[in-house]
Amino acid sequence: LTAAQWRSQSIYFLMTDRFGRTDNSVTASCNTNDRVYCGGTWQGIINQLDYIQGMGFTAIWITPVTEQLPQDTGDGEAYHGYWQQEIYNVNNNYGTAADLKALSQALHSRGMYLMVDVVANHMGYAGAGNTVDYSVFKPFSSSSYFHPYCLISDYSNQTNVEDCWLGDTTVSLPDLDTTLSSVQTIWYNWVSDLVSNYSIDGLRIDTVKHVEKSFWPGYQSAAGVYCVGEVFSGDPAYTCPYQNYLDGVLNYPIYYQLLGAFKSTSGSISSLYNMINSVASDCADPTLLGNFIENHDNPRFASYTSDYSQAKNVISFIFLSDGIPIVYAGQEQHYSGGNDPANREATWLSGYSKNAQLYQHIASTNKIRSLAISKDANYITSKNNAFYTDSNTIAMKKGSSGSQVVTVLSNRGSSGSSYTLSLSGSGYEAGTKLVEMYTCTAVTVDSNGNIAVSMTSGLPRVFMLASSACSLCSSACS
Ligand code: ABC
Ligand code: CA
Repeated sequence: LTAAQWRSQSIYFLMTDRFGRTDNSVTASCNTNDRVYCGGTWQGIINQLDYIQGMGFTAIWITPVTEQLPQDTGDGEAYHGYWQQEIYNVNNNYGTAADLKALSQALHSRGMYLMVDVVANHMGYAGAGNTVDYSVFKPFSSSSYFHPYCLISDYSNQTNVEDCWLGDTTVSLPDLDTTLSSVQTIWYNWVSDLVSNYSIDGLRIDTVKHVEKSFWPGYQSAAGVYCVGEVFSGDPAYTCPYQNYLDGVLNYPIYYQLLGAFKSTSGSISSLYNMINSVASDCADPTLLGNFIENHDNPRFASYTSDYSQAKNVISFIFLSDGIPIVYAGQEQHYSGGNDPANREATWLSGYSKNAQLYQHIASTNKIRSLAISKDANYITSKNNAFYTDSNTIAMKKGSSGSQVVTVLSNRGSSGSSYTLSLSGSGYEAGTKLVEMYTCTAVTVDSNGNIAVSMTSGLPRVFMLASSACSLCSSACS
């Protein structure tokens, strides 16, 4: 699938070990602190595709599939998949190669897509960096493929970030010398074969900032599908330039400001507003970024606030601003784990409840976004415009002028009072008939061009033209 085709998708990110089991158990224990395999499999994902599709997702992103170091180390087992040793084999803890192909096929038969996480920066070794037995790596079976051992010690020094090693002295992440043509040839051929063997539609690329930028265009072109890179930095001046080498990057710059704005009633809306504009000017194409508020490397949103309204607002933001929305498994169940490894709770322990509030909110928001995409050919490529802020509110519009979707978000939380916000600047003319899509409430733009936005309990509001709203709001059908 091309970058242009990915723009309109929405992605459910899951750690294969933690999402679903072959036996469909919803009680199998999984103590995150143990950092060991809990029994999730590719067949287990197939078993729960109705649950994922029920929220409106059109794609899943799964953690790396390659064979890992086999030991139980002081840092636990390689259940997450980022400690590979043998790149041509799949990780049999998750099933067989045939199972992975079956997952791909099961997705495709539903019209859904598969994104796979890949690692080119390093391998994994159980032991300190000066004790590595390179013969365990296939095909990188000698030290000559790697940078000499040094742990990354200075994140402000890009050479140190690229050439030294991630990991610690318990589990080393031997750093491949990706400038060598021998390493490049192996990786480019490998990624091309991986994509074709398993009919993969897109890649999430790990540790992108730890490899020199010039490595990536050849890798992406060998893959031949949309690639979104992980550049773990909240600074758009650092992160955005990687989009000149890869289709997209994960939107860490927005992540930090979105979290800051909505994790409390006193969060900074203006910092989020400024970051929307910085990303729009620094990144080559904000509509190809991957938007998220949770992942497996950071504390979950609900670890900062248990408030459901705030959780709903951040979900509305990631779906209705520029970029491809990504929800991390368990977010829909309001899981609240903190730092790695606590944020890696097994999804099955929720019983896959479709009645969960955020499950429902995600489903509604995915429908609104899909409707906007289907009604306006320019919606998905148009640039989101934040046109109103106050200390607790941000309003944005996205789409063709005359059919723009207007999103109003608030950080006041569930105990926020009921009031009417007279919203100016939406661009809609007096008399235009709109519908608030979460409540299916009709509103007519007033004679001054203002929208009377009925705010309650800090909940998000989304307006579309009434003439477009019928399929989701029967009251708008004439
Ligand atoms: C394991 C244990 C942990 C233990 C740790 C030492 O070892 O599980 O409990 O604490 C995998 C596993 C992890 C594992 C690691 C290391 O390997 O999933 O469980 O931790 O063995 C990716 C993946 C991630 C994966 C790897 C490694 C890479 O998403 O799951 O981890 O393949 C760095 C990397 C980034 C990496 C992340 C975990 O570490 O750049 O690729 N993620 C700063 C740095 C970032 C750094 C980040 C976190 O800290 O700049 O480069 O990410 O350490 C903002 C700034 C940011 C700053 C943040 C903290 O603040 O703008 O730049 O990030 O304001
Ligand atoms: Ca490196």
